[in-house]
Amino acid sequence: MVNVIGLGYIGLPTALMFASHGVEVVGTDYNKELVETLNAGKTTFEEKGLDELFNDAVKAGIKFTTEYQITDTYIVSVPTPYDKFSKKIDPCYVNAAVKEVMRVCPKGATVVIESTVSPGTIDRFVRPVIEEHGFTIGEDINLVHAPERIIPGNMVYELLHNSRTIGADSSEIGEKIKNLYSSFCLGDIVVTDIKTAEMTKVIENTYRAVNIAFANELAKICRHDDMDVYEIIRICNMHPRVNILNPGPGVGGHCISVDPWFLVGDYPSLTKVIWESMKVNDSMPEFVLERIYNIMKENNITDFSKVGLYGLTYKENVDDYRESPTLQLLECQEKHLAPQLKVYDPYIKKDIVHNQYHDFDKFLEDTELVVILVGHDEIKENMDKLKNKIVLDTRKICDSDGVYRL
Ligand code: SAJ
Repeated sequence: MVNVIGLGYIGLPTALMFASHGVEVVGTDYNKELVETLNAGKTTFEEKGLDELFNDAVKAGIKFTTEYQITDTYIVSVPTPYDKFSKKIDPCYVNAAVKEVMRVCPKGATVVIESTVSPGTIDRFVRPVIEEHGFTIGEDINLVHAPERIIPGNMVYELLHNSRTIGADSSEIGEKIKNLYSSFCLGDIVVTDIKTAEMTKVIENTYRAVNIAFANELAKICRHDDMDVYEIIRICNMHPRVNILNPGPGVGGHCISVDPWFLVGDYPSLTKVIWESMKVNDSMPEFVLERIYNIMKENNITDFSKVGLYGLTYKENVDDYRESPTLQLLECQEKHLAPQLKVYDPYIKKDIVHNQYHDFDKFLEDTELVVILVGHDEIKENMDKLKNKIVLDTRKICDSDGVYRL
């Protein structure tokens, strides 16, 4: 039986996937409310295909509880935040989960860390926790790192099809866990050592952060000299070895805006490109705010209540608003002591900011300048409703003439 610890954005779909592919699974989370919701037959976030997967897993007998189980395989999938000052990883949740596992696990058990961790975290923090409990790693307890690669918005498909990395101390244990993941994973599974697996995961997200920063920097250069960044990127990307990403209002989520900082925290004198890239991405919400002020001026709008931000989530068609560019923008606006702009997002049903609307039409009715910060399908399908509005489109989803861009 596999005990999946942490039933959040990654742990839940992973647990469901195992269960619906014939593996006996118990999912454990310390959040009682979350466990009660799952036991009441409801999923805890919106994601394409997740409800169907949930139903399959429930039919297959998956259980949810707050208790850690006595079993031979644990998969730890808890958050790994970073310290805002030192930029280093904060392994507190991983440590706490492994401690709890150590309290109940029998000798011979394998502990798989799925959470993203910076290179060396398992050596520095996780191994000592296991040893403190009197276990010898490799004899009494096997340790594995199996980072995920799934993208919110297409998680179920990517969980099934993406290739994966398994880091283990011995190839025998690596192969054993590879077989376990092969129960559902159709992609290639590479077995390597733990530190290499840690590094690859962080680098994958850093690669994307740096490339997004490049696109964002181009947007700033082009704005400065009144050039069309999108046309320039389109043409450049016709070169067979150029593939520039899309500029945007900033980078959010719990991966790309976080993981590269782990490297900066651990290797401060060796991460110049990464550091500057993160700063460029972090500067984008303020850049958008300046665009808003300029567009207001150009159109003689003096009243902030006429400006509305469309989208609160960190990207399109997900309900996750962690570190979202919109929240970063609002924070920045607060620093300028400007009155809070109105916000609407179809995916966010509860009030998380002031001045939040829950009805698209009412939001538009009260708004003269619409700032598109997230390209949800809802707005793409309702472009005609923007006809008489001034629009700042930071995602290039709107093709009409006269639309302002980054
Ligand atoms: N963004 C841009 N321009 C782009 C692409 C993205 O501004 O061209 C922005 C998005 O709007 C968003 C942020 O970047 O705010 C990140 O979005 P994303 O869709 O690029 O990635 P995440 O954070 O949802 O998921 C990433 C993925 N990693 C990579 O693509 C290398 C996913 O595969 C990982 O599993 C996930 O991080 C994770 O859990 O680490």
